[in-house]
Amino acid sequence: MMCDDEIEIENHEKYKEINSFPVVLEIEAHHVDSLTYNDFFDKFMVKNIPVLITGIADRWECMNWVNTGENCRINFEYLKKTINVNQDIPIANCSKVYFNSHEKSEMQFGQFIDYWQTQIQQNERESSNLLYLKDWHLRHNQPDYGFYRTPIYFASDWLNEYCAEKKADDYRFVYMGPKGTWTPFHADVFSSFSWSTNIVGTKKWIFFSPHEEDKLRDGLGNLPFDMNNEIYQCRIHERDIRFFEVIQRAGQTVFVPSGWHHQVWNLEDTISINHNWFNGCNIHCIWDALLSKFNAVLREIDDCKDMDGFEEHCQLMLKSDFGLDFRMFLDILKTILANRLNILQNNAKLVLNEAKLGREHAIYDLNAIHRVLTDFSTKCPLEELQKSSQNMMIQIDKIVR
Ligand SMILES: O=C(O)CCC(=O)C(=O)O
Ligand SMILES: [Fe+2]
Repeated sequence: MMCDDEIEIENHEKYKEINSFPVVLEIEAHHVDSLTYNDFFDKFMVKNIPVLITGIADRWECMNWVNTGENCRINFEYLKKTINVNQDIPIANCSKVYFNSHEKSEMQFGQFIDYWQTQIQQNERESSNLLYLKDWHLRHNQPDYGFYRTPIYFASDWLNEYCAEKKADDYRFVYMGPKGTWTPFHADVFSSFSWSTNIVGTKKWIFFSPHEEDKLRDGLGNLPFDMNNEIYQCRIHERDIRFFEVIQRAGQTVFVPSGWHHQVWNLEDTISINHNWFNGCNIHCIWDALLSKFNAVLREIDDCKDMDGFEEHCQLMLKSDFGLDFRMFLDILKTILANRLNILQNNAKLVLNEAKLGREHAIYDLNAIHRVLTDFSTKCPLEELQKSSQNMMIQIDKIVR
């Protein structure tokens, strides 16, 4: 495997404590040539601040999905040649709402391409049936097709490192959206980070820093579905709500921090690559989100608390509502810990997304795991997991404390 790059930070000592996230005044744009990994880590990832980065995708194979020259049209013939057209793909119908989400269905990739080409050929696009191919596991489905490389900034990815080891479904997606398709207002799964690189087309994003979205809630505590609705436009003015607008063009990458609510529109026919992920910089956000979901489950079934197996039942509900429970959360940390200990104790080399994990970074990771386990071990009601978390902290103490 080729491995020229290292992901390393200057000094782990600087990040011993979690500091509160700073207030953001504007969203910066940077070029990949003048933004090192350490800069991205220090200025954006640890501080949980969005950033727009250009120049990441210049040499990706998937740039062949676009005809260069006039209007940068999508090369449908190339797509059909390189991607299995018979595979089932997930579709959201942006013209239909179903339980606070767009109506979901499946079709074959080839059918979707036919639909898209027909839409483009029509003068007036049909807006009553706007289909968006999203959350498509193309990389997982066609592992031999190396159509992009995870950018170095996002290479420290505990979620997909864990999924790969457990051979579980990953969180690496392709989005193909005809002009007019959109994604409703949301924060990402598990309160994770996401990144999105446009291969072709333009997206408009609006971003709200964590908790700013609370000012948008209605009397029942519900959040908006579509920020284009006039009610919310008024609310933004009345309640003096701050938000940021970002236009993301072809070749540009957006870093979406943890807990930032956002809504996204495809202003043109757009293809993007998106990952969800977390690491030592936001693992405390994932834990906070998991704990708050757990407390919501406890409140919901409070009247059953004397029932046999109550605690396990809560975990089942957590897993089905949130996609993660305490056991899986600890298992992720255990996997990440073992891989870092192997570097620090055995001088092993760990390559993540074609980049070698540096020693300072590995120590940073251990400290982040320790911080979150300190809280986990006091709040987890399952004794077996409590013990396991305490043992993990002892292991970390031996190496870095
Ligand atoms: O591009 C989209 O439609 C949605 C992307 C998104 O929500 C994300 O990357 O977090
Ligand atoms: Fe998102």
